[in-house]
Formats: sequence, structure tokens, C-alpha cells
Amino acid sequence: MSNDNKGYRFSFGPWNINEGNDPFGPTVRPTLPFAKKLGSYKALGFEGVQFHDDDAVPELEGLSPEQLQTKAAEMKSVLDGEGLVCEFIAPRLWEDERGIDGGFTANDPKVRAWAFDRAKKCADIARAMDTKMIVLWLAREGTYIREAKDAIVANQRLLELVNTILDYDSEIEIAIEPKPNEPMDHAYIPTIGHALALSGMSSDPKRVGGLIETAHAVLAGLDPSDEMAFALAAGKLLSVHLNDQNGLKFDQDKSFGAANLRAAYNQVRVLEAANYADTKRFIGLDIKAMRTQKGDCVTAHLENSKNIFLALVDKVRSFDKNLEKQLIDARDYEALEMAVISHILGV
Ligand code: GLO
Ligand code: MG
Repeated sequence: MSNDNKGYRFSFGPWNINEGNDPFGPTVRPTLPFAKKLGSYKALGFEGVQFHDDDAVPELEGLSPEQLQTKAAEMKSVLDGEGLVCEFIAPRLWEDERGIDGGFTANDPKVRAWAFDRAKKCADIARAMDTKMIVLWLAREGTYIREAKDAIVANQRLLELVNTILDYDSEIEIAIEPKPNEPMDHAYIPTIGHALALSGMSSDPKRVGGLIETAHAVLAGLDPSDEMAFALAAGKLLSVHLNDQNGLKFDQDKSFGAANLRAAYNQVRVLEAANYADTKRFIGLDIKAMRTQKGDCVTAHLENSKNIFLALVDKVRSFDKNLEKQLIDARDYEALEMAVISHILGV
């Protein structure tokens, strides 16, 4: 496969390499130092690095604002040295014991104050690393039992969070990454519809959009390409996390197209239809190696996913548009379906 990225820019996060923890058994892969992970990006044809706040500035709690700036600037020069750019910064509240019950929607005001402060630190880190994008994946902002929080108040707190970040920095943009469950039984903001409704309620809707992850849409029982289309129709698809998911089970983060190749084709199709590549926004991957995969530095899942994406770009671009129009006009969707499948199969 060639190194031609067909106009697209690709990114992934350091957590996508080698985290080999398994909740039901021994660790299958050793952990790797961040610098070693960074070395894989260019070799695999990726340009963007997705960061949690504490990936960018480890042990950031307790640093003064000046120290935070210095450390973030140091990480920026490391990226410069590798010819890489930072795509976004995301607050990782769920690794801190204070965030066990969610941070932004916690019942305890001290926890909420900590969480809101972390979001502001994220904005500072983002600017020092030359990106304007903050991603909010609302990991534990939900409940295991509905009675544990007031859901109306919780949604209002998420709106307050978005407005706080917008106020704090007049250039930051926020991409909300919806997910319906895991680690919580039910998460607030489960779909892109919820995310964009929150955007509409915010003080500056232009700066609040969505990041759609394939697996999260499938977990919500929705079609990922239609979720993307909804955000694209609103001009609010700020990034994607392509991966795959085999139905309703744990969040699998499989290689793109590995569970449902036709759905993957349709995600590429909708991105192509919107000329997403021209926006220069990233095709982000959020893909884990298989739980059983051994290896000191496992990257095949990332390389394979990018190659599958690019092969599907070729398939979308080479589909016979005249035939498509004829079959749509004739309302012969059986023939259209077979034409699509034959094209994907190459028969
Ligand atoms: C988990 C999420 C997670 C986020 C990442 C960036 O299900 O997909 O990987 O994308 O933490 O915020
Ligand atoms: Mg994700």
C-alpha cells in the first residue's frame, strides 16, 4: 500500500498503542514510554497526536500556571522535533479518584470545582500546544442508578461547563464526543443530537460541535454514517474516531471496517460527500489492539485501519455514479444494493 493519504490527515492517541490491561486477566502487552510511542506516528503515516491533558503534561495537578505553560511548551517542541501536530486536548478526569462519580456532574461541589478547573487547564495546555480544540468525552458523567443524580441539573451543569470554557478562552472550540454507556450504565449526552442541542443552548454555538466515534454510535443503536451526516449538515463535525464495534457489548474499539465493512464504506462515503478532507480536519482513529495480541509495540491495528480507510476512499470514488443515479431514479434499490456490494467485493 502506498503512503498517499489521498488528501486526508490522520491522527490517533498514545492510549491506542500497547495499553495491554485486561479487566479479566493478566496484562498481555508491556506499557511503553510516551517517547517510544511518538516514534511510531510518522513511520505509520500519521501526522496528528490526540492528547489527554495528562498525556501532554504528566502529573499536572499541583503545577502552577507558569509551570503548566512551560511543560506544555516543552511537549510542543518535542512534537515539532518529530514533525507532528497536536490535534486536541481532552480532560481525563476519570483517572483521578475524585472523578469516580463523574467530575462536571458530581454532586459534591468541591469535586465540581476541581473538574471545572481542569477544563480551564486544558484550554491553557491546548493553546500552548497550538491547537484550539478541546474534546469532551464525558466518561463518568452519568449514573449507574438513575436516582443517584438529578439528571436535569446534570445537563445544566454540562451546559455551564461548555459556557465556562467558551468564556475562559475566546478562541477555543469544543468537540463533544457522545457515548451512551460504559463506564457508566447511562451517560449524559449519548448521541450527536444531544451534543448539538447542547451546542445550540450554549453562549457561542459556532464554537461547539461534535466528534463522532463509530463504536459509540453503534452502542447507541445508530448508524455511524448517519450520525456523521447529522453533524455535517449542521457544519459541526469537528473530528471523528473511526473504529468498529460488533453489536451491543463492551466498547471494542476494533479496527475500522473489521466488524462491518459496509458501514465503514458508508462512513467514508459521507465524509467524501462533504469534502471533509478539504477542511483539513483530522481522520482520528481510536482503536485498540485486540486484547489477546502480544507484542512490545503493537501498531498493526492502526496501520490496517488507515489502509482500510484509504482502500474504501478508492471504492467510494470509483463507484459508477451514472449507474447509481439510474437505479435511484428507477427506485430499484435491490439492484443498487447489489451494485454496491459487488463493487466492494470487486466482483
Ligand atoms: C472512550 C473514548 C475515549 C476518548 C478519549 C479522548 O470510549 O472513545 O477513548 O475518545 O479519551 O477524549
Ligand atoms: Mg473515542
